[in-house]
Amino acid sequence: MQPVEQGLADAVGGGPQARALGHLQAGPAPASADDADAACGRLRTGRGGPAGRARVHRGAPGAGATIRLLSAIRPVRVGAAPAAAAGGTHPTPASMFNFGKKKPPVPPDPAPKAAPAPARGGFSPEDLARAFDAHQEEKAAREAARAEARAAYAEPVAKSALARGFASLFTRNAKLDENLLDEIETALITADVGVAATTRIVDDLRTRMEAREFPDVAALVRALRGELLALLAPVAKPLRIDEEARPFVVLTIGVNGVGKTTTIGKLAHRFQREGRSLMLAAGDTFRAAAVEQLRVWGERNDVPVVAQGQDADPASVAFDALQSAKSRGTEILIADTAGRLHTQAGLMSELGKIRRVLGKIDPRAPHEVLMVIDGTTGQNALNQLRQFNQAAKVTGLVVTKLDGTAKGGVLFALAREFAIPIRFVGLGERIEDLREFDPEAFVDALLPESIGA
Ligand SMILES: Nc1nc2c(ncn2[C@@H]2O[C@H](COP(=O)(O)OP(=O)(O)OP(=O)(O)O)[C@@H](O)[C@H]2O)c(=O)[nH]1
Ligand SMILES: [Mg+2]
Repeated sequence: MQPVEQGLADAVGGGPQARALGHLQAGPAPASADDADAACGRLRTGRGGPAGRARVHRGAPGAGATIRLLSAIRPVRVGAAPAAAAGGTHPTPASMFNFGKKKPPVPPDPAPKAAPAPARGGFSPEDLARAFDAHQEEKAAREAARAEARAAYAEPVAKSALARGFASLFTRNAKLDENLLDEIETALITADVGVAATTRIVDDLRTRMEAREFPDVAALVRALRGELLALLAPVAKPLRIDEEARPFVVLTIGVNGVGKTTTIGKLAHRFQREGRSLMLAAGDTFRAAAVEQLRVWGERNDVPVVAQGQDADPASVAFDALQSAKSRGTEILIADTAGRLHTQAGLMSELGKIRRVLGKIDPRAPHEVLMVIDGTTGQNALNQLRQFNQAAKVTGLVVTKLDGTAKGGVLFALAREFAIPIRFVGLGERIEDLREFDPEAFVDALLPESIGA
């Protein structure tokens, strides 16, 4: 297992380019975003090429509103293909060849040649063969992606209390009776699925069992899988970056220790691989270590980090960062925030203020308020979401640590109660362990179809 931070260090921290950059030194710390721009310009010039990258410069302690920036230049966009795949914009063979569409009338050929008559519908056998091949390739790519997602979810999620509960229930010759329904109910409740979601699932299964819909336990397992999927499917809405928003601002919130900063690092890596330009804002100014943690992430990823040090006003950090990202045409700005302040009320009003201040520059910002929830928290996650939602209007969730001691059920409770999209799940500490939420892969891992067979 390669922890995320190590992975990033290996990926970008130790390369020859990064080492060369280590020699760059900036002048005095810039006092404003504009100065910072100028400083970055100096750094670039220092490297001797427009494609150079500058590193954040340390030092200048106590510089107050000093903004430490490093510029990252990402010339290549490589994200087009996955985005198209995820967004379903691939032309289907039918659309590619306009099957079924009326063709415009063809003017009569004044001197018709003795060419072979076209196949039915105006398509030659070669056209049809090509369409078939394209269809097969698309299907194979889809299946490979599905298999890859299943594999990623399988091991971590199978360790959860819910998966283990289901496994022990259905692998010991279970009988189709009320007792089995009781045991399913207990397994769901103890795994944090919550009373409301559990009642819905079990009542539905009972009705169908009484209607003799299930010939055997395998049929009931299939129905249970269907119930679980039905609860999660409505919240499986991946995060889509609005290309009109520049930058697209992601405000990351959540109580302390849930994995906000780690998630920002993983997200930064993901967006970078898509060839997007990024900036991070160190909005957790409550702890000195938090600013430093984000700065390290930024350095390792070669992403500029806007910070003002400990105890600075986080709304001011966010404001500066958005201004700077806007002036540079950066595509995505991700802001970190504190998970804990002296009082909970203080934290909530701080988040509200960050929102308002961002809205002064771009009325639609933040475009995504991403709340990070620790999957091991249990039902308390619902209270957290209720509070944060009130203060900052959450638009998407990340549920982390599903690989650890998570019971596995909290996603159902969250989906049932809030219907807020679950964008990502954390399945481990490595960079690639932040996965887009995939309810089918999740349910497959919790309750494999083969289990009741
Ligand atoms: N196993 C596992 N650990 C994770 C995951 N996501 C985050 N962590 C760990 O959770 C711990 C806390 O992560 P942080 O990113 O510092 O959490 P935070 O929300 O920023 O915390 P504060 O800054 O204190 O508010 C770290 O040790 C991370 O490695 C995950 O999906 N799985
Ligand atoms: Mg943090």
